[in-house]
Order: sequence, then structure tokens, then C-alpha cells
Amino acid sequence: MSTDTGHNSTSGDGTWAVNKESLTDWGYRAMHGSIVLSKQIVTGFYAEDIKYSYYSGCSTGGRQGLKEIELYPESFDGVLAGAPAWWTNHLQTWTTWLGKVNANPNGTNTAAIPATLFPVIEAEVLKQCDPTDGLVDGIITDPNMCDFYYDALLCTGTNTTACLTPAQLDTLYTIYHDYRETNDTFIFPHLELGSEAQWFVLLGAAGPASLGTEYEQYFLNEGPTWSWTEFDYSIIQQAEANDPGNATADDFDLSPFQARGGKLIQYHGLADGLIATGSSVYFYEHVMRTLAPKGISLDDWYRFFLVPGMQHCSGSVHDAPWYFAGTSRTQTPVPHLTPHSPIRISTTNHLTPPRCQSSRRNQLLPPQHSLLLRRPPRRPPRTHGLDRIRHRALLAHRNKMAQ
Ligand SMILES: [Ca+2]
Repeated sequence: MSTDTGHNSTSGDGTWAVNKESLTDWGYRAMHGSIVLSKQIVTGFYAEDIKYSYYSGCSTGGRQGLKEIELYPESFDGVLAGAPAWWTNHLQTWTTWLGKVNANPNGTNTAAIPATLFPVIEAEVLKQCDPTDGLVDGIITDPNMCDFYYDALLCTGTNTTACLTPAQLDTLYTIYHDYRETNDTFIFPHLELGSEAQWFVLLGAAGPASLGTEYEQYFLNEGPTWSWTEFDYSIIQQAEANDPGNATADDFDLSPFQARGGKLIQYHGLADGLIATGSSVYFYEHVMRTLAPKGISLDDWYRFFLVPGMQHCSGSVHDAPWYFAGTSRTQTPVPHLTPHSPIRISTTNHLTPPRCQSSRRNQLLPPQHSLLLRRPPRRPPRTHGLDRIRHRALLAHRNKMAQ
């Protein structure tokens, strides 16, 4: 089944979100209604009951899968949720905040890091962090194993261009660390070491990406004249209070889904530059913490994989495992497209499905083996269909770069 989630718009156009009914459709209602109708159609066509129902989606699709089983646990027998944009009201506001951190609208912010230096940062991160897993293969197995030395990027008397100033190093430090607000309130995790190849999406412009600002303008109804320069903690508090469209998928009590025999697989790339990987860790942790007191362990029905080197939903700079799901994966030699986006990032042969092996190379890490788990934020999160816009922005950029 497929759904437009209740609205039709062009990339970058979030004006539809001022309609509250459209917001509700987008948040969860169109998804569920489509599932109900689809099951009726399938049952009617085949004249027999449906035996199993499965769902696969990434980014906003991941959010939709999680939201569905939170609200309607009977909908699916199995869900594959990739890089879920589940923490909508924090993800979108983090997007604005992150863009503001590196904003340089009139060229006077000397602390801003120009996109031309992203490859310089990427190379230094790779140089320092790739070997920490014991194999120099271009893949950073666990960014948390890398004690990154920022000053290796500091400009010196002999290196004045491919380097960062002290102020820019401070900005870089902020990018690589969690977003915390007043009274050290945790808002959203950080971009990982190794995610730099996708930074152009959220950090590469003169100001925050429209993926963030349109949330404030149209989802939170601040209006089209609202500027990211007005962004502060009150915006996040407003997003928490309203959660437009009830989109945030933060009901961590998945026990009804578990009780009906549901299975959930979640994955998130450790080189994701669009949705901080730690937000998936946060979700997994909080489901675990919510269900443990009920005597429910996760391993036999909920598995979560961190995928070293994988970017947002698909793609890899260094041919790490880069793709989940899709019928084309087992075919040769066809390019593999993500279920939700026509972006093919690498030109190398991607016929190998993600590997689940115990060797260090290209290892898929169950979260219990990751130091990411040492970071338990305070508050629950949630996210959305702005990811479709994220992917279009990504595609548009790549097309532009290819020209
Ligand atoms: Ca490595």
C-alpha cells in the first residue's frame, strides 16, 4: 500500500501544514487509514484472510512504522524501521538549532565553518578514527571509540587554509556534542564522527535548512516571516506542548505489540548526517527501560542494529553495508534504490547485503555492544515527513554537484 499522507506538495513547501486536518493525516491518520483499507482490498481480492502483514520504511517511513505499532499494535506482524525520524518535535527544532550554530548569513561569522572545509574535517576524522577498530578500511566501526583530537585541525603558521581557527574548532565541538538547553536539559543527540559527508544538508548553507525552519513557520504556526534568528528554547517548549499532528512516536510501551507477537527490527547508520544516530539509541533504550519493569526483555522480538559507515537510510562513502530491504538487493547487477528515495550514492558494487558477522570488519553492532548506550538523555523524544524533503534536498544537491 502507499499513501501521500494526506497532502500534496512540492519539495521545500511546508505551507500545507497550517491545516490541522492535514497535520493529523500526516502525523498518523493517513497511514493507519490506508492500512485498514489496504487490508480490506487484499482480503476481498484474494477472498481469504491475510496471514501476515509486514512494513518497511526509513526516516519518516521509520517514524510511521513505529507510530503505527504504538497506536495500533495489531496492524503489523513485523516492522523494519530504519533511521526513524521518531522524535519530530525535537528533531525538527534541533535541525534549526544546528543550522544556527554554523550560520553565516552575511559572511561575518568567523566561527562558522564553510562547507569547503567539511572534506578537511572528514579526512582528519577518518585518519584518527578509522584505525580505532583495528582495521584501516575507511569504516569507523564505533565513533565512541575515537578520542578525537580537535587541535589536529588547528591552523598554524604553515597551514592557513585547510584548517580551522580556534573559533571554528569551538563550532565543530558543538556539532559533535549533544544539544542541551537551559538547566542542561537534553534536547537531541549529536552528529557522529564520520557523518561529515552529509553535512552539506543541514550545515552547508548560510542558515538553517528549510527542513527546520519550515517546522517553526508552518507546523508551529509562527508564520512565514518567522526567522531562525528568533529561535530559542521557547520554540522547543512550544513544539513539546503542541506536537503538531501528534507525529512524535514516543510511546515507549511497546508491550501491546510484543504481546500480539509483533517483531521489530530497527537500524541506524553511524554515518548518518541528517538524523543523529543517537536518537535511535535513545528510543531503544527507553523501550528497554519501559518494559523491563514489566518483565519483558527485548531480544526475541525487538532487535536494533547500528550500522558502521552507513549514511542516512542508505549510502556509504567507503562501501560499508549501506542498504536494507527492497527486492532488488538480491539481483545482479542492478542499482539498489532505497524504498523511499531514488538516490544512489555510491558507484561501487553493492550486491552484498548488510553483514551480520562477529569479525571487526563491517560489523553490525547490537546496541548493547556500543558505547553509545552510555548516553542516556533525560527526556523522551519523537519525528516526520519532512524527511521526504530532506531526501529531495539531498538529491537536488547531488544532482547539482554532478553537473
Ligand atoms: Ca576501520
